[in-house]
Amino acid sequence: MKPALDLSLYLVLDPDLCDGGQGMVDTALAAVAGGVTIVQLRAPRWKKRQWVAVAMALKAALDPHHIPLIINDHIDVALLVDAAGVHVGQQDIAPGMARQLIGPHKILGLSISNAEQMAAAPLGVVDYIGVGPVFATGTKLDASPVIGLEEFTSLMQAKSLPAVAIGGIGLGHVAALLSAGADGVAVVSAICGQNNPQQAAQALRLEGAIGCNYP
Ligand code: TZP
Repeated sequence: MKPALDLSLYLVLDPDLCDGGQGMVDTALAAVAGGVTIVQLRAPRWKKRQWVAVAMALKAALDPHHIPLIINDHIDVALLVDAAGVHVGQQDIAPGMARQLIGPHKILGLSISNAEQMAAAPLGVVDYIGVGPVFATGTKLDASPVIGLEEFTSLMQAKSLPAVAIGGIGLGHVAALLSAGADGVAVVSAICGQNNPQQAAQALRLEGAIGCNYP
């Protein structure tokens, strides 16, 4: 059976910001204690052997908390460690082929950054879309142009799949993004780059729950 999908607070782990493999496991566990609902492993420059080792460690750490582990791009790693799902970008393997490889029971996410890509996201194949970068980000150097809150809001009005906002998101953005129609927010540096990832996650959750907007 496909794991339940709760996109409310989606942590994308980055090895540079989390201090390597063990740092990623520690960050993920702290962030889960703070309310993160789903975790993605993303390491564009890693060799496959490192991917497998850290994916296995993360899966073992997250399973007892029933938090799904999503693997960015590397379907072989996802299958090997029996991750909950895979996330692909526009330049990665096409969603239909990814679905063929992972079968019906794993979560499939797709990155989109404009209305054309959103319209092309195949329903019944993709489980959720990651929409961004909504704001400027220093984490993904090859990110598409910034969407901005206004365009993000019109994308959310037209969406037919669960959607998580990504890119430059921190405290002060969450309430507006959820009001715009996002099903959750995905962050890297707002949790990975923080001294206390648990408190950072808690603060983001709190903002989503009570709808406050920081100046
Ligand atoms: N995809 C679009 S923006 C981005 C990714 C992986 C990076 C987001 O990082 P941050 O630190 O939350 O801005």
